[in-house]
Amino acid sequence: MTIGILGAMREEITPLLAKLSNIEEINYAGNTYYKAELSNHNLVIAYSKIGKVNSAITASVLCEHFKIQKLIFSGVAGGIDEDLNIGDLVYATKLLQHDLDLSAFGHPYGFVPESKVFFETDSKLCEIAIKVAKNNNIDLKPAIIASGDQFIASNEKKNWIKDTFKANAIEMEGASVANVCSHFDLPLFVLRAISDSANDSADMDFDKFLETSAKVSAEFVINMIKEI
Ligand code: 3QA
Repeated sequence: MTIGILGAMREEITPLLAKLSNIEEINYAGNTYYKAELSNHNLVIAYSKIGKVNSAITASVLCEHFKIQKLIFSGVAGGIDEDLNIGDLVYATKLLQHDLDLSAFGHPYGFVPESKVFFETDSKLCEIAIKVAKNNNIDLKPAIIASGDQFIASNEKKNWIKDTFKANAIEMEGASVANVCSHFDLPLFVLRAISDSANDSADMDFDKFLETSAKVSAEFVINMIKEI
């Protein structure tokens, strides 16, 4: 099977590439794609650059050009729930765009006509992840993930997102990737390790924990590929 693995930042895919050998590099449509093999699967790995538009482009290219059959997003996120600590792993059950606002027309936040607020991930991939977590004694929590083109670094904004969508974690790419995958009927799994708490120290925490948390996520994904 051909599996795509996507990160937003270079730091999110570096620990994946470090575990692979015979990597082929392909430049296409403004990004670099890395091809490698792992436990009988062909992998196509890329980072999109930050944000919903960039990640939607890269997810579309992975799907249409590289013909991937499943997509796994690996990276970091800001934690909303009090019980989420730095380094904790969450996987998305559903995702939404918190910065999409047609409320002036009476629409709920996150909604545009002919689309929907919540995009779901693939239940089979989620089940595999739960099994991998159990086998390795890892605490993996399900989460509603809110995505938007903003780095959230205030309790006020964080609490609005929490109250409006019941979201458990925040990032900037998952929901746009989930939207792409729903159009192409492509099974998606979104994994994120917490790098900060989206509060007023989020910027400092992020800089401090990006690399270690990205590695936690990447290592879980490697274990997951072996179970697919
Ligand atoms: C944002 C990265 C983007 O890809 C989303 C990290 C972790 N904590 C978050 C938070 N709010 C929103 N998203 C996140 N990723 C980091 S921008 C820093 C760039 O620095 C998830 C995420 N609180 C580059 C050096 O200047």
